[in-house]
Amino acid sequence: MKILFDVDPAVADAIASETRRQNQTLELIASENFVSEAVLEATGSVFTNKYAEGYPAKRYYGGCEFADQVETLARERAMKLFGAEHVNAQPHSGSQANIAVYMTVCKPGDTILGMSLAHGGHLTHGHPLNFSGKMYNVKSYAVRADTEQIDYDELAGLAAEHKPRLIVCGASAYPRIIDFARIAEIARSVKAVTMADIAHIAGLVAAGLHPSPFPHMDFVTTTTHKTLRGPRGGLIMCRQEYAKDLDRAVFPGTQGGPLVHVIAAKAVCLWEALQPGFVPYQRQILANASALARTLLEEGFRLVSGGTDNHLMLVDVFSRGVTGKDAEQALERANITVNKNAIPFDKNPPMVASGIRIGTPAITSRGLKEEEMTEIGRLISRVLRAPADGTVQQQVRQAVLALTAKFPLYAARMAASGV
Ligand code: DSN
Repeated sequence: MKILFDVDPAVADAIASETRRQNQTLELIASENFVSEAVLEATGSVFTNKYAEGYPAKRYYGGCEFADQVETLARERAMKLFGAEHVNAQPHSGSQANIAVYMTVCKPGDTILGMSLAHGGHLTHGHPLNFSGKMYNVKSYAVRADTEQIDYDELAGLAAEHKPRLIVCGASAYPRIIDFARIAEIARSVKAVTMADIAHIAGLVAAGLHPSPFPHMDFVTTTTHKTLRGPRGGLIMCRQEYAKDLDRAVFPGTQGGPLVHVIAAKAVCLWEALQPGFVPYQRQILANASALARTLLEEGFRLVSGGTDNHLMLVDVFSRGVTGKDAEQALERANITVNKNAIPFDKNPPMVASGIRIGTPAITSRGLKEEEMTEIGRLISRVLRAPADGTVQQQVRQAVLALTAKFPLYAARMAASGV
């Protein structure tokens, strides 16, 4: 960042501080990860200068030869990794990917059946404040009160009653396996189109460690920056029969020029996901989540649904008298980053929340394993037993600094930027 420090020290300083923050904290936000230096280089490449509206070999701008090359690589690699019939690599984000699918399948006012945000779904799956809830007639399914797992019977009942045009599955705060085959069967019985948003679990799916939505689902959307460990962006996969309409829904339907530098970085992360090291990495994410969940249970915390099958867990901190908001803030003071999160049937408003969501993709990328998970679980417990105790937070912060120093992140960048 030598040039940036000379040209714009204020921004360079913020980037250097963020590099230090990422290095010196335990990043437990379930939707975050640390990309490789190769992905960072592609994201920061000269493709940021290029307009390339259209698709490979059918562009509205000259000079797209190399943009075509990276977009084709991204598409081919995603097809190979997931076994998809068609891929669109242009969505700027997961929300953009979901909009494009809805525009492909539904007219405004059509009925969509999606998982409630309050029970682990996503804003774009029909929340009233989101475009999805405003443009479509949304019905939501939830988790069962006893198991806190998806209520497939309720889902089937709602599908039979409302005959949705589209059934959306996938979640952002759900610690269990999603039964795509069962949802597809329900959809078939009411002739609904299906979409799985696998943003959180894409890496696990790619590694064969979570059941694949293929061949069950008509559309599969994902972000590329969570367990997949790529740049911030989206990706859509679908059956060949929908390919043309879907591509039109992305461009010109909902987006203009694609972010070619990000598409280049998506191609890199997909290449990395096809390498032999990717499966052990995903396996370690699961082993780490399981070890962390076990420690938190031993420390007396209640986990939503009793545990985890994937990369994340929801801790019901309110059952120990601490709100999600206070827990998030207390942990942040100890250099442990999590997010407050509603738990099913939450009595607190979302900005307060009764839970925190904890995920292991990012710390696994740093090289931490089960032994460290036990230590982290105990540190979290120490902070949350006395969330107002600054001395405890200071002691835990020192332990976190010692731990993170053993697993350096972007070491060369840290040295070069003098942080
Ligand atoms: N907001 C993301 C998450 O944190 O899960 C989902 O898009």
